[in-house]
Amino acid sequence: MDVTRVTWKISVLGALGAGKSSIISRMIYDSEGSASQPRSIQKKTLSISRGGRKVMVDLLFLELDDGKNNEKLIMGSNAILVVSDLTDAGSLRSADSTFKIIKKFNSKSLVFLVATKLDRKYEAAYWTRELDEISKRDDVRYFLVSAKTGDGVSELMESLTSNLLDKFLSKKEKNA
Ligand SMILES: Nc1nc2c(ncn2[C@@H]2O[C@H](COP(=O)(O)OP(=O)(O)OP(=O)(O)O)[C@@H](O)[C@H]2O)c(=O)[nH]1
Ligand SMILES: [Mg+2]
Repeated sequence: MDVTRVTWKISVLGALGAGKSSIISRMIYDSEGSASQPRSIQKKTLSISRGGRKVMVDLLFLELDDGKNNEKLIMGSNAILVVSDLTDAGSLRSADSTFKIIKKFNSKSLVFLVATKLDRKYEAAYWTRELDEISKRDDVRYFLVSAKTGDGVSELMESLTSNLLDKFLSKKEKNA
Protein backbone atom coordinates (compact mmCIF):
# COMPACT_ATOMS: atom_id res chain seq x y z
CA MET A 1 0.00 0.00 0.00
CA ASP A 2 1.12 3.51 -0.80
CA VAL A 3 2.08 5.20 2.49
CA THR A 4 2.27 8.97 2.79
CA ARG A 5 3.36 10.97 5.83
CA VAL A 6 1.99 14.43 6.57
CA THR A 7 2.15 16.93 9.39
CA TRP A 8 -0.74 19.26 10.00
CA LYS A 9 -0.52 22.27 12.28
CA ILE A 10 -3.69 23.05 14.23
CA SER A 11 -3.88 26.41 16.00
CA VAL A 12 -6.31 26.54 18.91
CA LEU A 13 -7.52 30.03 19.78
CA GLY A 14 -10.19 31.42 22.06
CA ALA A 15 -10.97 33.66 25.01
CA LEU A 16 -9.31 33.20 28.38
CA GLY A 17 -10.69 30.11 30.09
CA ALA A 18 -12.84 29.16 27.10
CA GLY A 19 -11.61 25.56 27.32
CA LYS A 20 -8.72 25.42 24.83
CA SER A 21 -6.35 23.22 26.87
CA SER A 22 -9.19 20.88 27.86
CA ILE A 23 -10.41 20.30 24.32
CA ILE A 24 -6.84 19.69 23.12
CA SER A 25 -6.42 17.03 25.84
CA ARG A 26 -9.70 15.44 24.87
CA MET A 27 -8.75 15.37 21.19
CA ILE A 28 -5.33 13.90 21.89
CA TYR A 29 -5.80 11.56 24.83
CA ASP A 30 -9.57 11.16 24.87
CA SER A 31 -9.48 12.10 28.52
CA GLU A 32 -10.35 15.16 30.57
CA GLY A 33 -6.67 15.85 31.04
CA SER A 34 -5.29 18.59 33.22
CA ALA A 35 -6.38 22.03 32.24
CA SER A 36 -3.27 23.50 33.82
CA GLN A 37 -0.83 22.01 31.34
CA PRO A 38 1.68 24.59 30.19
CA ARG A 39 1.16 25.99 26.72
CA SER A 40 3.19 24.04 24.25
CA ILE A 41 2.90 22.04 21.10
CA GLN A 42 1.18 18.71 21.59
CA LYS A 43 1.23 15.93 19.07
CA LYS A 44 -1.20 13.22 18.07
CA THR A 45 -0.33 10.63 15.47
CA LEU A 46 -2.98 8.79 13.53
CA SER A 47 -3.30 6.73 10.41
CA ILE A 48 -6.06 7.24 7.88
CA SER A 49 -6.86 4.94 4.96
CA ARG A 50 -8.53 6.24 1.90
CA GLY A 51 -8.86 4.68 -1.56
CA GLY A 52 -5.98 2.22 -1.16
CA ARG A 53 -3.76 4.90 0.23
CA LYS A 54 -2.51 5.01 3.79
CA VAL A 55 -1.77 8.41 5.28
CA MET A 56 0.20 8.72 8.52
CA VAL A 57 -0.72 12.03 10.07
CA ASP A 58 1.01 14.01 12.78
CA LEU A 59 -1.38 16.56 14.20
CA LEU A 60 0.45 19.35 16.00
CA PHE A 61 -1.84 21.25 18.35
CA LEU A 62 -0.73 24.72 19.30
CA GLU A 63 -2.63 26.69 21.93
CA LEU A 64 -2.36 30.44 21.33
CA ASP A 65 -3.74 33.67 22.64
CA ASP A 66 -6.27 35.35 20.40
CA GLY A 67 -4.99 36.95 17.22
CA LYS A 68 -2.40 39.61 17.94
CA ASN A 69 1.32 38.90 17.64
CA ASN A 70 0.76 35.35 16.52
CA GLU A 71 -0.57 36.14 13.08
CA LYS A 72 2.19 34.46 11.12
CA LEU A 73 1.94 31.32 13.17
CA ILE A 74 -1.83 31.21 12.99
CA MET A 75 -2.17 31.97 9.29
CA GLY A 76 0.45 29.36 8.48
CA SER A 77 -1.46 26.57 10.18
CA ASN A 78 -3.49 24.00 8.30
CA ALA A 79 -6.46 24.46 10.56
CA ILE A 80 -7.61 27.04 13.08
CA LEU A 81 -9.98 25.98 15.84
CA VAL A 82 -11.62 28.92 17.56
CA VAL A 83 -12.99 27.80 20.92
CA SER A 84 -15.96 29.50 22.58
CA ASP A 85 -17.52 28.68 25.94
CA LEU A 86 -21.27 28.01 25.75
CA THR A 87 -21.73 29.54 29.20
CA ASP A 88 -19.95 32.78 28.30
CA ALA A 89 -21.47 35.13 25.72
CA GLY A 90 -18.27 37.20 25.66
CA SER A 91 -16.31 34.23 24.37
CA LEU A 92 -18.58 34.05 21.32
CA ARG A 93 -18.09 37.75 20.58
CA SER A 94 -14.38 37.19 20.90
CA ALA A 95 -14.58 34.27 18.44
CA ASP A 96 -16.51 36.48 16.03
CA SER A 97 -13.76 39.11 16.05
CA THR A 98 -11.10 36.42 15.63
CA PHE A 99 -12.88 35.24 12.45
CA LYS A 100 -12.74 38.79 11.13
CA ILE A 101 -8.99 38.94 11.74
CA ILE A 102 -8.51 35.57 10.05
CA LYS A 103 -10.50 36.75 7.04
CA LYS A 104 -8.47 39.93 6.81
CA PHE A 105 -5.30 37.89 6.47
CA ASN A 106 -6.85 35.84 3.72
CA SER A 107 -5.73 32.64 5.38
CA LYS A 108 -6.01 29.37 3.49
CA SER A 109 -6.49 27.47 6.74
CA LEU A 110 -9.55 25.40 7.50
CA VAL A 111 -11.47 27.31 10.19
CA PHE A 112 -13.91 25.79 12.69
CA LEU A 113 -15.84 27.24 15.59
CA VAL A 114 -15.76 24.89 18.57
CA ALA A 115 -18.47 25.71 21.12
CA THR A 116 -17.47 23.81 24.22
CA LYS A 117 -18.81 22.93 27.71
CA LEU A 118 -21.87 21.27 26.18
CA ASP A 119 -22.28 19.32 29.44
CA ARG A 120 -23.31 22.67 30.98
CA LYS A 121 -25.94 23.38 28.33
CA TYR A 122 -28.53 24.32 30.97
CA GLU A 123 -26.38 27.34 31.75
CA ALA A 124 -25.85 28.21 28.09
CA ALA A 125 -25.59 31.93 27.30
CA TYR A 126 -26.22 31.29 23.59
CA TRP A 127 -27.36 28.40 21.49
CA THR A 128 -27.81 27.23 17.89
CA ARG A 129 -29.62 30.40 16.76
CA GLU A 130 -26.59 32.55 17.58
CA LEU A 131 -24.19 29.87 16.34
CA ASP A 132 -26.07 29.54 13.04
CA GLU A 133 -25.88 33.31 12.62
CA ILE A 134 -22.13 33.48 13.18
CA SER A 135 -21.61 30.40 11.08
CA LYS A 136 -23.36 32.06 8.13
CA ARG A 137 -21.84 35.47 8.60
CA ASP A 138 -18.26 34.30 9.04
CA ASP A 139 -18.59 31.27 6.78
CA VAL A 140 -17.36 28.73 9.34
CA ARG A 141 -18.74 25.41 10.49
CA TYR A 142 -19.44 24.97 14.17
CA PHE A 143 -19.34 22.00 16.52
CA LEU A 144 -20.96 21.58 19.92
CA VAL A 145 -18.62 19.63 22.18
CA SER A 146 -17.76 18.84 25.76
CA ALA A 147 -14.18 18.23 26.86
CA LYS A 148 -15.60 16.88 30.09
CA THR A 149 -17.80 14.10 28.65
CA GLY A 150 -16.26 13.85 25.19
CA ASP A 151 -19.60 14.57 23.48
CA GLY A 152 -19.22 15.78 19.90
CA VAL A 153 -15.45 15.36 19.90
CA SER A 154 -15.28 12.40 17.51
CA GLU A 155 -17.43 14.32 14.97
CA LEU A 156 -15.07 17.27 15.30
CA MET A 157 -11.98 15.08 14.83
CA GLU A 158 -13.56 13.27 11.90
CA SER A 159 -14.46 16.50 10.09
CA LEU A 160 -11.09 18.05 10.84
CA THR A 161 -9.05 15.14 9.51
CA SER A 162 -11.24 14.34 6.50
CA ASN A 163 -11.34 17.99 5.40
CA LEU A 164 -7.57 18.33 5.74
CA LEU A 165 -7.08 15.06 3.88
CA ASP A 166 -9.31 16.26 1.02
CA LYS A 167 -7.28 19.46 0.78
CA PHE A 168 -4.02 17.56 0.92
CA LEU A 169 -4.98 15.00 -1.72
CA SER A 170 -6.38 17.54 -4.17
CA LYS A 171 -3.20 19.60 -3.87
CA LYS A 172 -1.11 16.49 -4.41
CA GLU A 173 -3.08 15.63 -7.54
CA LYS A 174 -2.61 19.14 -8.91
CA ASN A 175 1.13 18.89 -8.41
CA ALA A 176 1.40 15.38 -9.84
N1 LIG B 1 -17.93 21.58 32.57
C1 LIG B 1 -16.93 21.76 31.72
N2 LIG B 1 -15.87 22.48 32.10
C2 LIG B 1 -14.86 22.65 31.20
C3 LIG B 1 -14.90 22.10 29.89
N3 LIG B 1 -13.79 22.47 29.23
C4 LIG B 1 -13.07 23.20 30.10
N4 LIG B 1 -13.70 23.31 31.29
C5 LIG B 1 -13.25 24.04 32.48
O1 LIG B 1 -13.06 25.40 32.15
C6 LIG B 1 -11.91 25.92 32.79
C7 LIG B 1 -10.93 26.47 31.74
O2 LIG B 1 -10.51 25.38 30.93
P1 LIG B 1 -9.12 25.41 30.14
O3 LIG B 1 -9.11 24.21 29.27
O4 LIG B 1 -7.99 25.64 31.06
O5 LIG B 1 -9.34 26.72 29.27
P2 LIG B 1 -8.25 27.53 28.44
O6 LIG B 1 -8.98 28.20 27.33
O7 LIG B 1 -7.11 26.66 28.06
O8 LIG B 1 -7.78 28.60 29.52
P3 LIG B 1 -6.51 29.60 29.40
O9 LIG B 1 -5.39 28.83 28.76
O10 LIG B 1 -6.24 29.99 30.80
O11 LIG B 1 -7.00 30.74 28.57
C8 LIG B 1 -11.33 24.78 33.62
O12 LIG B 1 -11.82 24.89 34.93
C9 LIG B 1 -11.89 23.54 32.95
O13 LIG B 1 -12.02 22.45 33.83
C10 LIG B 1 -16.06 21.34 29.52
O14 LIG B 1 -16.21 20.83 28.40
N5 LIG B 1 -17.03 21.20 30.48
MG1 LIG C 1 -5.05 26.86 28.42
